[in-house]
Amino acid sequence: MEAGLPDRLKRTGDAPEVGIVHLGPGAFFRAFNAIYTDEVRGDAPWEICAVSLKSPTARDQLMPQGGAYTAVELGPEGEVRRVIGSIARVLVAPEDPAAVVDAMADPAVKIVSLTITEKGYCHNPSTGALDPAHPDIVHDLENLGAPRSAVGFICAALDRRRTQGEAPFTVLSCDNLPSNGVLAKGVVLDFARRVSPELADWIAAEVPFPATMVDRITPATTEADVSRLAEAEGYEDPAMVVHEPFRQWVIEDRFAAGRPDWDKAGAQFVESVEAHELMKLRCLNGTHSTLAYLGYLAGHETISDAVADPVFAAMCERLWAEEILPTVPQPEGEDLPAYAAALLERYRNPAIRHRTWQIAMDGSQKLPQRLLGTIRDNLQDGRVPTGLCLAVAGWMRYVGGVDEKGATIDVRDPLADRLKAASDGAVTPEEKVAALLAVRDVFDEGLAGNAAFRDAVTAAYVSLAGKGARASVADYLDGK
Ligand code: CS2
Repeated sequence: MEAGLPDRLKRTGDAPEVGIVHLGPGAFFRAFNAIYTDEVRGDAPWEICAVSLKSPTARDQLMPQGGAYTAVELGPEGEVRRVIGSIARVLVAPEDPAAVVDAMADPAVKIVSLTITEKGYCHNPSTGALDPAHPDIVHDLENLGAPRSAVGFICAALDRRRTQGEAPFTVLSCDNLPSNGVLAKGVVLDFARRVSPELADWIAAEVPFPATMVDRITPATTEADVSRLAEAEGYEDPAMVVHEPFRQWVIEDRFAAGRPDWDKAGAQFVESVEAHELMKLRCLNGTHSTLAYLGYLAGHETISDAVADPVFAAMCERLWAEEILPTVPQPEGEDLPAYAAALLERYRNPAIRHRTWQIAMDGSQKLPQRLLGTIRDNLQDGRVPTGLCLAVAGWMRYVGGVDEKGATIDVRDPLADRLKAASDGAVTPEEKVAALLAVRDVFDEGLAGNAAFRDAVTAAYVSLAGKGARASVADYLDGK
């Protein structure tokens, strides 16, 4: 068995000119951005320099094979394997931050794109504003030449461009955040203002931050995935990724100095992404998080396991019909009921083992755009969305750190300690709900102070504590 990609599949020759620096070389990027770019790059200068802000893993996996890796598409009918070659090199920021700034400041780089997950923006999830007390932001403001955060790197590289009289790059956020371009611009400008008003003014005037909607279900790669590929192809590729067949990329077409012809690979260039973003964040990510918390508590390891349970499948259908779709404007070219029905089929894909535990991560950073905005819109329309309130109660039970069998839950969240302390510091369900609603990073005052919302979440919490997640979902379906 060969270790790593065989020579016949590795990238060869000099590293072509890099046109994109991408922050966050994780599985989603390798199943999404890098594939779109691989399909259209040809000999155009759109090679990617990927940058890990945290660990050397991706670099150590990819660079021995010249940046190439295997992408395995897992559909209900079988799998399709492809070698992707759009990554020219991988840098590890903590090892040499100056090299990352140099790469981003290179005038040949026209785009800096991001898949750094919600927590990578160092923002307050409830407001979208930069958190100046975030440890990485505090560090970066004191070490402008050796940043740790994406925001710090973007500002350092743009400042280099500005002072050298070079044109800026485009900042392309590809994360599941509402108005992700506006949010990215906001946190970068806030940071820049603390560095130099001239830098902030230049960024505000010259740097495009187009928004995008990104969609492809991409579970974390497991050892079983690597072994299955080795059995099929005769080589072990630790950098491989597995993903569903579906993909959708909707991009605002505002770039400083051009961009790859991603539309030739099926991406949609639009004037505004907002309607598509709202559709996807609320219809997909909202039910994903609902299934993650309630499904995990009910003992379902994966999304496909959860929706194989008719009670959970019916819950998704009820949520879309009665609580989510009524709050989502019709994006151009989309059929919302058909989109929701297709989501359920995507969730049912038995080949995709997407763990509820993985999706449950970082809920404090996800709930505002996935559940709370939808709840707020329902309340404003005079409806109490009891299903989504049950999902919020499920999150509250989950961050309490103990499952329905009394086993400890490995809660991964930037606020995990604060959330568990809030929950543990209270005794009754009413007190636990009140304590978690008081976490302003997640719940703004208006929502936390809404009695109908608080009462619905509390009733759901009592039900979860008393009869468990599956029975509570069944009661929701019975209108109890
Ligand atoms: C998931 C998303 O892990 C999660 O939070 O909900 O990664 C989801 O798989 C993607 O947004 C699908 O496009």
